[in-house]
Amino acid sequence: MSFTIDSALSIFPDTQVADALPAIVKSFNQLNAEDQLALLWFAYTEMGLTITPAAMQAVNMVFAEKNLTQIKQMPALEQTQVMCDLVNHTDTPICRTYASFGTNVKLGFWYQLSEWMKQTIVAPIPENYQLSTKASDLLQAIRKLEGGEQLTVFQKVVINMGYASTSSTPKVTEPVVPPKKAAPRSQVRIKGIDNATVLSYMENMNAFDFQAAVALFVKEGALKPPFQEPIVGQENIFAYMRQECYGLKLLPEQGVCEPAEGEFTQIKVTGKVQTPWFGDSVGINLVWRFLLNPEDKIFFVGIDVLGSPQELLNLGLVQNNAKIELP
Ligand code: 45D
Repeated sequence: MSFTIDSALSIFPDTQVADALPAIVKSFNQLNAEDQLALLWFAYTEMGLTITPAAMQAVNMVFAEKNLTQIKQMPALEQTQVMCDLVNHTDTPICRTYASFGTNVKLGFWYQLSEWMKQTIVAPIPENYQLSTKASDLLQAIRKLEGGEQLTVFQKVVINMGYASTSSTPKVTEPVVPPKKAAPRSQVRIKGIDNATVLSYMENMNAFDFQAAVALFVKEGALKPPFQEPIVGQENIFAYMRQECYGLKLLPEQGVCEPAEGEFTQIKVTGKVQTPWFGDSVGINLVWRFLLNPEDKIFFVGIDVLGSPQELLNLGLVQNNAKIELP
């Protein structure tokens, strides 16, 4: 029997991924729009994390500029309406354009609005806004998450906003951006791992040499980002990396390497990733699960956010079907 992408998804089945995050995002989406915006705003400002303004330079904000200028010029009530529309997935021109943005443009869009809200150029969330009971319980749950998990919640919520008419709405593929300069290469060491493919994957990703990183995959190989479906095929993976992975810093720490069926090799690595948005002030705990073919090419790599079991239980959000394993 040989592996399929589907069967590859379940290598290292006992990995402790952050299962509570989808539950949090789901409860969040059930709140009314004002509650959602206020909750996010309170959580975001409370985190007290300062976004590295330099991160914005890495984001191609041209796509969002027209809409941002438009919002800036609106009366306060309309501004609030636009924000509610985004949360409600209402069918409006702004919501449609928003949905076509890549992840970083969406984050950059809200970053810009948040700066304007602080300056009251854009209608701020009233300081005395009273969250509903459900919303304040959820805020409490988000407070208990680790910094990296909180950011994942933000990222996920922000990605889902806007209006996409069907799930197959074509993304405005970002126009050919001149290839960005590769970062200086540095050698990666991972305790317990001497597999050249895995080490090379980490080094190429950190150097933003996505061509070389993708060349490590089999032609129909797959990469599964956290809480997403696998991206299949070298071309799609390459496009994804160019869109989402500039500025990421992979910090793998340790791993295990085992033989798998059909002379494949499975390798699990844990460590952290830093996003360019927050530089080295936040590390997101991650696990990479690699499945390599007999020629040591990547057949599959799954990337997941790690959860800490105690925190997840504290949230009271763990559902019966969540794979929480107690020691
Ligand atoms: O008014 O090996 C609110 C892959 C609303 C690739 C707001 C990877 C209210 C392969 C939204 C609050 C990519 C998979 C305002 C590795 C409101 C690979 C504004 C993994 C104004 C390792 C909110 C990478 C704002 C990973 C401005 C896992 C919020 C990367 C900003 C993870 C939030 C990156 C930001 C994450 C969040 C980044 C900037 C989780 C950034 C999160």
